[in-house]
Amino acid sequence: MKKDSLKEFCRAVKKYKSYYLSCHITPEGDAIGSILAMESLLRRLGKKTFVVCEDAFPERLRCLSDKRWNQLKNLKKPAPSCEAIVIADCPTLERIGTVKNLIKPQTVIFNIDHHISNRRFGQHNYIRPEAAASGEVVMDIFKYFKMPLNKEEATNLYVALTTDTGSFKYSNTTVHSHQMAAELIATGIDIEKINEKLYATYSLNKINLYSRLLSRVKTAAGGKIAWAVLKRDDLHHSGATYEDTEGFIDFLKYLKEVKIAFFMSELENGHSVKVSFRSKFDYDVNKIATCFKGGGHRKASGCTIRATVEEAEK
Ligand SMILES: [Mn+2]
Repeated sequence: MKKDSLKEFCRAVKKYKSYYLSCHITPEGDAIGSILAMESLLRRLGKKTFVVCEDAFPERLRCLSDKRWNQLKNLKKPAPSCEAIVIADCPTLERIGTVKNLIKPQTVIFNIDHHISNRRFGQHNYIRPEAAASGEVVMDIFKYFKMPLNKEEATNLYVALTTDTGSFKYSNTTVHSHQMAAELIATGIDIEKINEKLYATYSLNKINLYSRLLSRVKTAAGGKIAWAVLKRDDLHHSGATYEDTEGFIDFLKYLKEVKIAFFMSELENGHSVKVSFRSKFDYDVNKIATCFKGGGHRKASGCTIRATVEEAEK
């Protein structure tokens, strides 16, 4: 499939009148920030838009507005039909889940991403693997249309950028990421408030869950590999939610010797296990996830293994 230049991509965007917008299942800050900003851009271009995702809007991202968010299964009437769909931060078409059913043979797919593993499944693909976040790629589109960002758009893109760069700490953070952040802050957004809402949100239940998980951290290879396993009854015992586990993997990375960390979650059915990988320095966890039919980035990837948690751990 072909890769578009920014100009080719944006010229094509102008052609259609109505757009769905979607992202990968279990969406996080970059996916949501990117599609919300893109939705606003399309509306400013006079397009009809409809944001639709398989999952509910995550509680953790309450610093962003969910007023345009539609969860597919909660639609009271059928989704309006649209000529095109913008999919952001999504390496494969399968990852949009059941939203795929809205795509008809004639629906034009616009694919915006920064995953190195992106399959270029769209008729139009604007992919920049060197970008720290899909939000950076969306920013290019705003620049192309010479559209100054309003505060809400800037907040969406700031959340996209700060979450995918680990608050500008990960090695994917570039001069460009900081320049973009400066431009976003210049719109007058309140970054203290945004960061407070993004990160200082632990409930006591979540702390209880983390204390369970921390007490079971295992290591191998002389401490270079560390992992923890979430069992199905951990949520029940701590009163925490599955969403509360997001970010736990960072604690594994805080271990001094660790080069590769992974976090396994036993899924409700008991027959599959979701695995997230993170690495430090030159270790490529995209390769490991790919062995299990997953993917992602060099330093952050994931997969689902069809096995019991004990088998998967082995
Ligand atoms: Mn991303």
